[in-house]
Amino acid sequence: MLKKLKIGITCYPSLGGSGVIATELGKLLAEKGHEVHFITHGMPFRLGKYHKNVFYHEVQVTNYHVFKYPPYDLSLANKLAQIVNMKGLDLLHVHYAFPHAVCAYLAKQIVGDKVKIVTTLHGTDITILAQDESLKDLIRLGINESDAVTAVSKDLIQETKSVLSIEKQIDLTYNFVDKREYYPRDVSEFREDFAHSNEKILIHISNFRPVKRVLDVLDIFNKVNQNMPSKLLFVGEGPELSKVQCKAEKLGVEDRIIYLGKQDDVAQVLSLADIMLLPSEKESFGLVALEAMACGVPTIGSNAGGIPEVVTQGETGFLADIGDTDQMAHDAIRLLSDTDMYDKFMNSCLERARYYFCNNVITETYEKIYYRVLNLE
Ligand code: GMT
Repeated sequence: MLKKLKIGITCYPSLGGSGVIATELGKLLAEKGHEVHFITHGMPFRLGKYHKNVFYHEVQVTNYHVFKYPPYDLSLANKLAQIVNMKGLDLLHVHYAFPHAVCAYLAKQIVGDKVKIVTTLHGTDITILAQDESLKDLIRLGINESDAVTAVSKDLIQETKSVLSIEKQIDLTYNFVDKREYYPRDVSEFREDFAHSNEKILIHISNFRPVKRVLDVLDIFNKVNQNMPSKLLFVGEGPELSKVQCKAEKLGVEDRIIYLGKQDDVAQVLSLADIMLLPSEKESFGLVALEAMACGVPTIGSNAGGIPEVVTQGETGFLADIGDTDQMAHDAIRLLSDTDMYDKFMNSCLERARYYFCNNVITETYEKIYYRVLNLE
C-alpha cells in the first residue's frame, strides 16, 4: 500500500470555485487517511465542522508602519516553509497560480527540494492575470518551477500554453462534485415560497463580477418570463449586483426576482430551479453548471472557455455565442415547454455528473499526480 501523505493546501478561502474545489479536495484526501494542512489567510468557508486529519494554519500578515501595503505574499511563503518544516509536509498543493505558485516556489527555496509543489490553474489566474505584463513573468515562473501543474479544462491548458508559452506538461483534472451532497433534493415543501406551481424557476449563482455578464442573465430571464411566467433566483454577491437591480427595475421584473445572497447549502437551492443560467464572457470550467447538473438542472449559457467540456450541447443544456441572449432565451423556452425533452435532459445531467465528474475518480487523479512527483508510484 502506498504511504499516506502530508499535504499542505493553499487557496483563496472565501467564496469562489477554486476555494470550493481546494477545500472539498482536502476533505476527501483527509477521509482517505492523508494528513491535510490548509495554509491560508482565513478559514476556508466550506471547511465547516471538525474533520479528522484536517489542520488549519492561519497566515498572519505583518502590518508594520513602513509598509504601504502589507506583504501578504511573503508572509504566506514564510508560513508555507514553516509548516513544511514543522509538520514534515511531503508536498504543497496550491490552487490559483498567482501568487500561490510563486509563494510555494519561495518556500521551496527556504526548505529545499524535500517538498514538492503541485499547482492547479483555475482560470482567471491565466485568462486575466497572466495577460497583465506586470505579473506575467512571475506567473510563468510559478508554473515552470512547480513539480506538476494541473488545469481544470482542456481549454485552460491550451490557453496557458499559448498565453505564457509554457512547454511543460499540464495534467487535466476536471472539477468535481461530492455526490453525497449534490443530488436532487426534495424541496417540494419550500418551492411554493419562491414560485407558484405554474411558474418556472431560473437560477444564476456567481460572484457578480463583469465576466459573469449578469445583465445578460436578466435579458434572458426577461424574454423567458414574457413567454412563460417565471421567477429568477440570484445567489451570491458582487460588484455588478447594483446594476442588476437598476436594470431589473427598468425592465419591470423586479418583483419576479429573489436575491438570496450568499448561501451555504447550494444543492438545496439548486434543487428548486428548472434552469441554470451561465452566459459568462470567460469561464475556464463553470463549477456552478456542474453543481446544477448533479442536481438534475440543465444549463443554458455561453460557449466560453471550458463550459462546452462541462455542458453537452443538446443533452445537458444549450450553449450559444457570448452575448446571444435571443438564442439563449429561445433555447430556455424550448426546453421548458417540452416535458419529454426536459426529462431526458434531467436524466442526462444526473448521469453525466456522476460518471465524468465523480469526486472519487478526480481525487484519485490528484493522488496519482502526488505519488508521481514524489517518485512513489
Ligand atoms: O470566476 C469565478 O467564478 C471564481 C473563480 C475562482 O478562482 O474561484 O472561478 C474559476 O475557477 C473555478 C473552479 O475551477 C471555475 O469553475 C471557474 O470557471 C473559474 N472562473 C473563470 O474562469 C472566470
